[in-house]
Amino acid sequence: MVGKTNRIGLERQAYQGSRTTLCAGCGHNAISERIIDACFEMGIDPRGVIKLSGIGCSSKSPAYFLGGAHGFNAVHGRMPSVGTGALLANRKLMAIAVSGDGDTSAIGIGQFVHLMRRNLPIVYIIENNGCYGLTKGQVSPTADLGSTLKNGVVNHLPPIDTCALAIELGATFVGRSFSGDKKQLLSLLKAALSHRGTVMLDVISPCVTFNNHEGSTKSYAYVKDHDDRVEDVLFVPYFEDISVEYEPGSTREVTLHDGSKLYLKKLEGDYDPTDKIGAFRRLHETARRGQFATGLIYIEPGRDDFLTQLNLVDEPLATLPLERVRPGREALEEIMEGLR
Ligand SMILES: Cc1ncc(C[n+]2csc(CCOP(=O)(O)OP(=O)(O)O)c2C)c(N)n1
Ligand code: SF4
Ligand SMILES: [Mg+2]
Repeated sequence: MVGKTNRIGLERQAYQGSRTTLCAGCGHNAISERIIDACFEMGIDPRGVIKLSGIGCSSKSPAYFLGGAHGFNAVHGRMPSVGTGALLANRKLMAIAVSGDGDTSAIGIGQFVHLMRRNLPIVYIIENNGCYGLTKGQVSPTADLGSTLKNGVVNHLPPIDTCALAIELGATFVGRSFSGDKKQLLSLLKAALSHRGTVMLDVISPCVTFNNHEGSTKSYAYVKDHDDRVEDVLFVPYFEDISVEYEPGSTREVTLHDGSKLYLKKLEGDYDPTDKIGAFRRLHETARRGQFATGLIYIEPGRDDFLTQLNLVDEPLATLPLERVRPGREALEEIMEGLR
């Protein structure tokens, strides 16, 4: 049967990967499905994508979407440097990175913080279940204070909020969502693919095997009951001629790098995702109530990305001919002369 094709003539099937080996009901599977939907609906060519990950159940998931893309499964917590190298070598690639809360906020925290300050053009997704799923459910640094393990052990340490950290360090698109919220997650992912710079999406993604019990603050039931949306997100891609009607003052409009638009419908209060201090305040206030702020938390659309800051040539360095990457004898002599 022939299915619906997208604007580059591909069916949704062309965006699938291998069959998942994760547990049935794992939040990570739902996130892979939304990545497939987002790339299909945006008409992204899978052959121009590089999928990056570290180690963990979450980091296995790039195998389950975009089978035709390039991929690199790095060492635990070391994916950011591999991704940076890949993009420096080939700036034409679109990078989709998937990490876990352990992979990012424990062993990989050093790499994560430096990635966030560079504004590398990458969509970095944390599949956050508050535990090390692959190694049988130990608490991770994003586990909330007072959350319990399945065996009753209580977590006494405060969590690292990766959204607050990413905003502080300079990421230019920061959001939080829930693997069970199809609509919000899909809109954020599509917007992320239209942003030029570092996108950090923290997606709460329950581990049904080790962290979905009563007492866990990353269970399906807890997250559904404690979602504090900062706004309703509607994404309109640049290639669709849709005009959105809204009452003046009720919606904020944000234009993304490729001309796509985000319409952020105000809920209670007037949340401004371009206000850094306001974003911190909302994250802190929400966490204090035991809730999760979800939606587009922070955006800074106009800043130069890392590759632009470096003033790289337009062609990928990886395919430049030798004579353009190696200075000739005369050029070297001129440099040496200048150093005398
Ligand atoms: C250098 C190194 N240290 C420790 C491990 C063991 N290990 C494998 S996955 C993992 C944590 C995974 O947790 P997370 O990133 O949250 O992914 P999840 O499985 O929860 O999706 C650990 C500690 C390893 N593979 N390599
Ligand atoms: S152990 Fe947890 S994180 Fe890993 S696949 Fe199963 S449900 Fe998902
Ligand atoms: Mg985890």
